[in-house]
Amino acid sequence: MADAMLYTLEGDIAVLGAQNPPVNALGLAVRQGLMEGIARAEADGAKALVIYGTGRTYFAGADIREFGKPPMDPYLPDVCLRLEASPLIIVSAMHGTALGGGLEVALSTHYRIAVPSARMGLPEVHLGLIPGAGGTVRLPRVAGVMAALDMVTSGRHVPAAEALDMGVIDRIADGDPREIGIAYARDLIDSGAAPRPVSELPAPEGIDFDAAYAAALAKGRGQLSPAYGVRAVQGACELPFLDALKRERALFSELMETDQRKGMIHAFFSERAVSKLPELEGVAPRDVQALGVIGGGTMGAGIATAALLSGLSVVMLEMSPEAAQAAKDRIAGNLQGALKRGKIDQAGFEHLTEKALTLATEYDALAGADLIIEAVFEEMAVKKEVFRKLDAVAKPGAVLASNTSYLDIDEIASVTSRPADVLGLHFFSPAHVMKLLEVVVGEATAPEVAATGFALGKRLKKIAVRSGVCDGFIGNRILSTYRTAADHMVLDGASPYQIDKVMTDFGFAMGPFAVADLAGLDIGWAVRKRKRAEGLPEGARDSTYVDKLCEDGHFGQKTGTGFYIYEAGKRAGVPNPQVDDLIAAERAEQGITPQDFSDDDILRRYMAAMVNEAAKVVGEGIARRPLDVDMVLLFGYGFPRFNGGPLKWADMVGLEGLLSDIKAYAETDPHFWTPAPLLEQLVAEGRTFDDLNKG
Ligand code: T1G
Repeated sequence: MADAMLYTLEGDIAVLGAQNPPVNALGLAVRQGLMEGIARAEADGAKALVIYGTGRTYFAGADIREFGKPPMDPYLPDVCLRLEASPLIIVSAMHGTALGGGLEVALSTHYRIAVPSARMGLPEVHLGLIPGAGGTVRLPRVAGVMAALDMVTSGRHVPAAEALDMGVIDRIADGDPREIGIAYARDLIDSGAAPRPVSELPAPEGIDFDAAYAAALAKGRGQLSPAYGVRAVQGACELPFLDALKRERALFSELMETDQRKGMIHAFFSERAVSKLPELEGVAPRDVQALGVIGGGTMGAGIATAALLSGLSVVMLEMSPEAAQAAKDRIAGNLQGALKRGKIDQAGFEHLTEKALTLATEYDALAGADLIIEAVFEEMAVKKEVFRKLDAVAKPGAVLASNTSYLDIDEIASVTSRPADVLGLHFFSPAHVMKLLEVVVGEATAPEVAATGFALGKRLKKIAVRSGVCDGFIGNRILSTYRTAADHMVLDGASPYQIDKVMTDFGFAMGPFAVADLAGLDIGWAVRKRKRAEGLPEGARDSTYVDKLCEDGHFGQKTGTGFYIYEAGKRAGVPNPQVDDLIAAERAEQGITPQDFSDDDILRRYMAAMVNEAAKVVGEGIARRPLDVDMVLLFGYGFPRFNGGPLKWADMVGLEGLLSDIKAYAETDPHFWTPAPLLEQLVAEGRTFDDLNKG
């Protein structure tokens, strides 16, 4: 028997323990071990068979690394049928996370017990798939159709207590999974229990599956897998058991071939790989227990909140007692959210706000901090002044970080006596919610200081991505380019509302103009004024129609009017008719004859701009790998996860076509559409961005 499943015999109870770290994925050897173990238990004359996982968890699902390769016999659905048909009493004893194929195996056994901390679920939708080994057919039979639809379409993890209430498991017992499994099997044998195949339970009553399908498709904003999950559960209710399994497998196989499955699995592995940089292999981070935060505005308060929730102490430095108190109020407001969601209890709330958080108005208060991050006004002179003071008071070895979203970290570091201790930690607002953290590594930043930035990111449960120093780092630099492409399309004839719709149909939660209204039109206005003051480069296009909105005090959601008009209490706005007139006037002023843009024209230009700038960012070494850019766009800018990220999407649509689009656009605007050298190189060599991820 493959040692992926450890077989032992305890009297008349056979025991199979999965030994496939780190998560006991149901790879080929495990499946073989299960088939051999069942046969051996039956041959040994056992009365019961207990299945559990050694190490940290029961089976956490099929082995995702096998996807896209030819499936290998024994197939998981057959293993499940073999378990279910056995004359032995088969018990699953679960701990950790019984997920996907893991829960499907458990549902194919006859009885299920779990430790209190166990969680179970069918997260296949997050991989662009649905359960493919009977999960959508067996789960409705034990938990009912609504609970099954919830688990299949949301992919959420269900705690053991809830699973017990739902009928997914039969017992909860504290202790070692192997022991509680054997004890339960003993009880079952002694009570004369018989095998209890879920397949023999009646199918539940159906519901209006067409409505559920439409709702899942709308909620997924174009993601297919939740909606396919609805159809598989419908099969469970309307078809005989084996036909329902066939229906599920057909839907699963269809999804396996989609780009959405490739995109979402790319995202799954990339979000784990992105913070593992070869250059930091073996580099020990400095220990961080005490954090200093300078500036208690929205960003500073958000950063302090995230740090407090992860167990760090925080000294919040503001310029006056009143400002410090206001910062504390913001932090307390953020923590109220965590209290309401049950992440902390009242005692925890009081500890964080009264003990772990200290307010200060003098820099000396930061002398004990291991890492200090400033989130003050985005002005170089102001930042330099802060770092001069920090250099004077921070203890030797303290890490000095800036939360700047685009200013030059090297220039900031140059005013200190310890540039090796300086880096950027660019959080995204709200900092205690958004998962993205750009770790901006300067010329002089020491490796262990960069490693400390990643360690802090992990501690705060962020997706940390390394960035080099340039205007806008990775995300904002790319955003600025595709945002400009959208502005150019508006000048040339497209409507901002058509562009927003094309991009929400592509899967973004909001289009670029709705996002501008949300962020505040005054931010873009300030950037345009800064760039005009610096002098626009030769060939750059400018436009002033949005400035006119700002000059009238229209900044978007915060003033109620921008590209859209927002009625009180409504998140979604309606197009502002004033905008079309402003655009028409601008076109006339610039002598532009508006042209029509099809939805496909808009999508290809928008994405070509995003991909081209991303290729420059990778080519210049600002981002280490294409997957780094994908993770920035996924976790900071709402790029639809089922497309994997802009560079994964580019690989799937084809780099050659994108490059020829860019060259065609460059004929009328060579300044904006300069093809990225890396894109040209990959096309010339017939390679993909993904080829660079494996480097
Ligand atoms: N297959 C292969 N590798 C996996 C894996 C899996 N299912 N799950 C995790 N890993 C790797 C992961 O890449 C990482 O590797 C290491 O294990 C630790 O993971 C037929 C078709 C279980 C909650 O979707 O949700 O069953 O980076 O860092 O934070 O119907 O991993 O160390 O090299 O995430 O403690 C369904 C996916 C599959 C579960 C643990 N199952 N995994 O989280 O550790 S499809 C899933 C997770 C399926 C059937 C269908 C989490 C976790 P490395 P980690 P963690």
